[in-house]
Amino acid sequence: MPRLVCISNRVADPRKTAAGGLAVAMAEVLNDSGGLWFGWSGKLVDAYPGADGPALHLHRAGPVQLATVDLDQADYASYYVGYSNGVLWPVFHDRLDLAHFDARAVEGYRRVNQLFARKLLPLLHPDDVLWVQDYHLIPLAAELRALGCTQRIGFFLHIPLPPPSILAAIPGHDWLLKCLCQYDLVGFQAEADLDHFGRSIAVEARAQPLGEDRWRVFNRTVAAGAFPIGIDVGEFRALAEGPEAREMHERMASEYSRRKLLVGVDRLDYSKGLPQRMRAFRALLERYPETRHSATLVQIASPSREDVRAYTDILHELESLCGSINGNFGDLDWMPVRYIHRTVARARLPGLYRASRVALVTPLRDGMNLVAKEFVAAQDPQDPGVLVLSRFAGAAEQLREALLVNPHDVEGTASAIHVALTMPLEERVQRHAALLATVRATDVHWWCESFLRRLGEAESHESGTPWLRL
Ligand code: ADQ
Repeated sequence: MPRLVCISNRVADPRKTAAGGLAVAMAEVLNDSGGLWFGWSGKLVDAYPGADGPALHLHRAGPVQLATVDLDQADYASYYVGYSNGVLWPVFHDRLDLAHFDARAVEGYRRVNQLFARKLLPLLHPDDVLWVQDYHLIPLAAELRALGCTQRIGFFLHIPLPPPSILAAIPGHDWLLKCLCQYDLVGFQAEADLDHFGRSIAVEARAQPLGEDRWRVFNRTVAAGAFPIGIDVGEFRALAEGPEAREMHERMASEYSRRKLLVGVDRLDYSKGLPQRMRAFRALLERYPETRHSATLVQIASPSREDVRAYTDILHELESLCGSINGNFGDLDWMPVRYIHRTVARARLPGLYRASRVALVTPLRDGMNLVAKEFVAAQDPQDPGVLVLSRFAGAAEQLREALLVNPHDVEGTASAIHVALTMPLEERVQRHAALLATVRATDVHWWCESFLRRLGEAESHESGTPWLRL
């Protein structure tokens, strides 16, 4: 069995849990298979100790070998803040208006990818399988190949890929496409992203389709596919049975015994549609007066990327909306919105989900959205809550039995929330059973296995022969 080497921007101890879909998924995959996890330590230094950049830190975390490097302030500012989160994140979420194109940022992005390649290469074994994660590291395969790496390399994009007309707005987008094509397999969350990729390489690089989502392009063969990421359903349901989740459930159920609870759990990010969600909730209270006093929205928004300007803007907008809803509709014994700017311990989340009648998962754009799947997994199948889901989340391609909404349509979302709050038990049970079957069938193990199996079937970088079988 070849060793699995995962490379992502941040490395976390896989025995601990953190907010963020990627960290949770990687921890689950690597705890199962063992292997090596390489990336940034999360630490910043004023300057690198020598000409060859940062020192390499090696730690063992159970079955997983962790290899990390620190970044200096300049690299962090350009690679992480400037390009990854100042250009790629907004543009890939269709927010051209928030992108800051700056030539120095892309230089830093390339420099850190080169640095990662240089530090990683000596750690590799000849038959390793490399799996590179997410938009911070699009050029990593190209940089590794330039240093002579011949191992099979797959890439998974956790965020959406925009359509060709939006991608083309990025100066150097053709370079990004060329970099993507240096992987043996490029994985996307949704069929829509795969379609955007096929159309972009056709238009920009005259890729020749070989059938079955494979192309001849830039003098090599690249395969791509949609591999919707899932959660570890077994682990999540076990958490739901644990003391912390039970205690949370009991507390919420007794506190809100006279009311219906709606829940939102997100990183505080402009892609998550939080102001639009608040406006839809306000429209619900305005249009359906019976919901006043009977519905409470608990919105947990964990702090995220607070050094990026757009994030402080969204924080202020959200605080002001919550304040005005509570000011206008609240009473001495009822606050319509409880907004908590914090991360909730993972062990308690299932209890919160289970006590909620409705989950509002309404991003303006999202690669997948694991909160939607966690909510489904945490429900009592005999008396489940209802998922209100944005049609612009990757999860909407799979979770067809949710109430799908357009989060830009405030009135439409308000009326879907009303339908969710008043849905009869029988319909809730039916919808939930179908959703749970999908969430179970496409869990994180399925995601990992199907990606790695397909990577094994892709033509190898060197010989064009299949060599990895799982
Ligand atoms: P994220 O945008 O971080 O990830 P998401 O899929 O919503 O988002 O996953 C977040 C994870 O963090 C979930 O496990 C959730 O429980 C947890 N989390 C979020 N907010 C939390 C909070 N306030 N308190 C506690 N836990 C919290 C990116 C993409 C997504 C994609 C994932 C995985 O943007 O579209 O689904 O990667 O590929």
